[in-house]
Amino acid sequence: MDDLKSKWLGLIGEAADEATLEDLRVQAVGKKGEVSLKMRELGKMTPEERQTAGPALNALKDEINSALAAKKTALADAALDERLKAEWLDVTLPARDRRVGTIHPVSQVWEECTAIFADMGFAVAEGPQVETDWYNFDALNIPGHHPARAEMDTFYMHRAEGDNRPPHVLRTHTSPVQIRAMEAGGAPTRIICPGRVYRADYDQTHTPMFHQVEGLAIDRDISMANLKWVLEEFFSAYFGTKVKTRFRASHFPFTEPSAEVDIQCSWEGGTVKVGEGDDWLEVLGSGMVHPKVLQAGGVDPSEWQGFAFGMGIDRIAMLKYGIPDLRAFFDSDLRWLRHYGFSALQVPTLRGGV
Ligand code: 2U9
Repeated sequence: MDDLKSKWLGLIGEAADEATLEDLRVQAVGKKGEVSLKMRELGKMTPEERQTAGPALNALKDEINSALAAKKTALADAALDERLKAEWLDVTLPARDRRVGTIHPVSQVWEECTAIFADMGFAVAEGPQVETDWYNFDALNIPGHHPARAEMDTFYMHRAEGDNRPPHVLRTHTSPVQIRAMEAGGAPTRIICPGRVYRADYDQTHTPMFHQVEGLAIDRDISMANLKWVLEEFFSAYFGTKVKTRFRASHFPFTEPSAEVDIQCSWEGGTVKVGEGDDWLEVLGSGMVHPKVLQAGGVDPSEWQGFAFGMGIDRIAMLKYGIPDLRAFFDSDLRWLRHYGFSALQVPTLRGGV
């Protein structure tokens, strides 16, 4: 028995890792281990022999189990010491750079416009950016020979020879969305259509892709007076100060009568201030929807009438933030955004600071 004891306690003492220790446990006190086999032999012994061998084997088993547990703890402690020695952290290293981003000013203004018009009961309508020339031109009273088609510097989609589908264009305004909305929902209606539009033009105040928000209100007795109220409400909310508007007679194929709308402003030292002074700044086009356009949208012009307007989101964003070159919106980086006061992770400010 003493031989057994010194053999197993010796081996346990020398074990270098947990796997060896587990092997030793199985070989010594496992089901078919040496000590367990010896215990099975107790049955063959005389009662006298059993009386001394039984307790001695039990004591040996307990001692081996205790030695296994103690060695296991010692091995774990040693492993932890090794790790603590090997792994360390230099808390004096500089921190990693944070990735910064911000919601683009045009997106902020887009959302702000949507929120202001929503307050006045306008729902948002959206539509495709690739349109048929019927929705983009004909339905808006701009037939094939009309000079406005050429003026709009339209991007035409490529058509393979033998492709008989109607010509498709990148929409030059969001007006086709209103035609589709009238077709789908009829009258009365009150919608705005914010979205991307495309024209082949590039200079300080034009980019080939820009953003518009157009509005349409149709009912039985809508007038230009309603249009003026809606626009003054909008500009006052957007610029955060009472803004007067001036309507000048104009011409668009899709509205009759038509008006270009200016907002009150002042020029001081080369910067424009909206809502004060004696100057005027042109910001949008508008008018009463032409009967032919109502008809194209499936709305009966003898029963319904309405106003429509269109403005450039980028343009009113430039005005609010004093940005002189439209191109800066689309090929600039965060340094430029910070210069104009757009901080990282800024969320759009809705009306009333909501
Ligand atoms: C329907 C009927 C009429 C929308 C209108 C304008 C006048 C206009 C320009 C402003 C600056 C485009 O972004 S811009 O270059 N827009 O002058 N837009 S009336 O008239 C509509 C629209 C849809 C069914």
